[in-house]
Amino acid sequence: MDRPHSHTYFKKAQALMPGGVNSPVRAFKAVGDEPIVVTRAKGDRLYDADGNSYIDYCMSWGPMILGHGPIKVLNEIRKAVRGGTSFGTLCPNEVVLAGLITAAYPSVERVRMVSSGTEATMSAVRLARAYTKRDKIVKFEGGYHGHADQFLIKAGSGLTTLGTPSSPGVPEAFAATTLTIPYNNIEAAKQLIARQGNEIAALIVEPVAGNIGTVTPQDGFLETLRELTANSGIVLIFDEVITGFRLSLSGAQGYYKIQPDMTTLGKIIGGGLPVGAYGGRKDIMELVSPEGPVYQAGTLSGNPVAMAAGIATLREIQSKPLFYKDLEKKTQHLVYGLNDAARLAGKHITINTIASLLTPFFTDKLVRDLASAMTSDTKQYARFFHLMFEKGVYLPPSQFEAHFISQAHTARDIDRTIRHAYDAFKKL
Ligand code: HOZ
Repeated sequence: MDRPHSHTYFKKAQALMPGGVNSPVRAFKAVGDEPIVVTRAKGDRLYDADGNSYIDYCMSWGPMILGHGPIKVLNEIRKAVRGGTSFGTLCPNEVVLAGLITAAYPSVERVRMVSSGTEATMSAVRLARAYTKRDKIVKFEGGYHGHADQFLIKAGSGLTTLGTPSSPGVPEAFAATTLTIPYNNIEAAKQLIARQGNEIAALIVEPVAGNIGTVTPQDGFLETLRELTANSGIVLIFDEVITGFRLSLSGAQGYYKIQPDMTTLGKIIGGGLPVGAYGGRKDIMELVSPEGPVYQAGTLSGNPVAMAAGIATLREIQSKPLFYKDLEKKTQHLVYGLNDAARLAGKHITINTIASLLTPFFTDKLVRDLASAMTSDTKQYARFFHLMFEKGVYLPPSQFEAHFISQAHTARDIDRTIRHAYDAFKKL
């Protein structure tokens, strides 16, 4: 496919921004070639600067659960914009969105809006440290919780993609406060907490790992984490930036019926605009300033337009009793199709899936943690990505990300994707 306009934009971007992008995985480094330059998106489609259209399975990395440009959300955004774009004061939309979140997440008794998932996770950990008066935190290998210093230790997403799981610039003393263990390893969690439980402020986990590709929790994993943390006075933080309002209306915690002490949210609650949130038990949240001494603030926090997009998105989901069932059906349609296509083409793949998330791994191993995700042949993924891209199907440009299905994905486009996948598998 010829993309002269995209090429020109990317060349200019490279001279102006590191890697030509504002977030590393967008640069296509893991799959080679030049990144997509998108000018417009609608439904399940992206349109690039050269007028090519692509069926999108990245969906802005998760927020666009209704598809791109849903009319009801756009209308609410327009209405909000007419009233002004930022007040820097309390506004009614914040109260409404906070109400929708706390109603859907019984574990979230109080919530604070921020502008990104990174802000949410870093604020949640600061609060957990203040609450417990302990310094250490536990995260899982390949877990990605945004880019605050304490999380860039054996981190997933772009860091796994680019082969630099820990970032320079994080002071060693600071990195030493982050303890890591393998995801889905109950024994490692037990041993670590038995050894150091009384030094640990928080254990933060993506209840479904989404940044080493999609990896679901083994039976009993989350339950054990809940039990261990409760017994040791450790704040259990579910990072539901991806899974919140995606696995169910009450996220992974509703899906698995486990109540964490704190929850971080992002992506879907902003309906495509920048919103994050952290919340949890009242006795923890009341330490947040100005109620308590733990400082955290933001000029654009609770922005009226972003809140309007989030409210409209959540209301649209709530208005459809079969919303999550329908999404799962679409996802299963794609997963069965891809599995069949691979089998018919004589290719071994392992597809992990739950709700409207999936990831095909180019391995015949079970993928249950970072180490097994790394057995995937990333060169094959890159080639698969390109073969699909050339046919107008846009997959996440890295093996170690989730594919997202939205309400806007049509059966026709999913069938088309499966046909292209079959051709691609045959060429691998
Ligand atoms: N943190 C996102 C992937 N898990 C990437 C965001 C982006 O590049 O836009």
